[in-house]
Amino acid sequence: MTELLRQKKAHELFKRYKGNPIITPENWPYPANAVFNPAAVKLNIETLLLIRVEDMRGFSHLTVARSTDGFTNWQIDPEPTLEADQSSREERWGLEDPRIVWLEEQKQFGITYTSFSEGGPVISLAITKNFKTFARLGALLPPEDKDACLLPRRVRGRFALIHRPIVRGEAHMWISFSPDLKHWGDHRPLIKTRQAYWDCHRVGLACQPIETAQGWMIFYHGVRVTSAGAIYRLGLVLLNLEEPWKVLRRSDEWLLGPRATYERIGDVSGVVFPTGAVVHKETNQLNLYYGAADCTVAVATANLSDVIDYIMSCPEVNE
Ligand code: BMA
Repeated sequence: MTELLRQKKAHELFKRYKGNPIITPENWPYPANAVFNPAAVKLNIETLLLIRVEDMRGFSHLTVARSTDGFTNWQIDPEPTLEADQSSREERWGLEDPRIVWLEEQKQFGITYTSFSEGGPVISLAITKNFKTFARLGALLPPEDKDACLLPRRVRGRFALIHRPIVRGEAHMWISFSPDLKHWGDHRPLIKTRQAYWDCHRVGLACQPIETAQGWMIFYHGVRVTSAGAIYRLGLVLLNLEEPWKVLRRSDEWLLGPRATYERIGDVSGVVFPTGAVVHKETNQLNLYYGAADCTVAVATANLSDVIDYIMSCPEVNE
């Protein structure tokens, strides 16, 4: 495939839902400044979103919304579902940007989210069966860390966490390992920013990892800081299934960037920030849920086989 053909294909993979944005502060059951960056998961026949809600103090909490078709008729919890424990120094200033995986071994969902601690953002883990009661397992690694998700199963006997620490002002993605979801080590750099590219300033995990026969499909957001502010766009890499610290392929181009008005204008303009994916096995449709301009929730859809074909046509990475 020629370079230009692949770029065309990349930009046609995802189709924005016509009814976007699907959830806004205006149709929220209680006062909210912004509702965005949702985790997504399929629960029985429903799509469940765990949405970041920013209140009028500028603090965030997480609230569940459910829909049968994943696009319309959202049933939103009338009150916050998971709130910061303000007496705890680890989550003093709110909870942000969750990701969810089904942990087959635990028979529970694992939710990773950013807690705003007194010492900066940290990654915390909670587990739940029903999105009503949650066991909080606390902060996993020291600050400053964001954009994390577990792999849904052990690889070579260990759990794995993809996350994004900030070190010396640099924001690359890392992968760490644990025997028990509590003690983390064997930290390795995974996906780095790329000089001169659209993802030159920061990268961070987007939605939860998707397991395919070809490898772990890892969507990520890439940031370029321009004279008018930062632009957040979506990229894709493929990781080796049993050695997920090895990147097999990486998209040169972004797959989704701010184009629609609701992505271009908001509290933070020029942001598409995907945090949740649902794959419908019967149709092979991938629904990607994202925060638009740090204000609303939107969704774009793709065919998973097309996404796999596309990433297999991307350059191999030999690092
Ligand atoms: C990131 C996170 C996200 C936010 C994005 C764009 O650093 O804080 O919550 O959506 O910036 O503002």
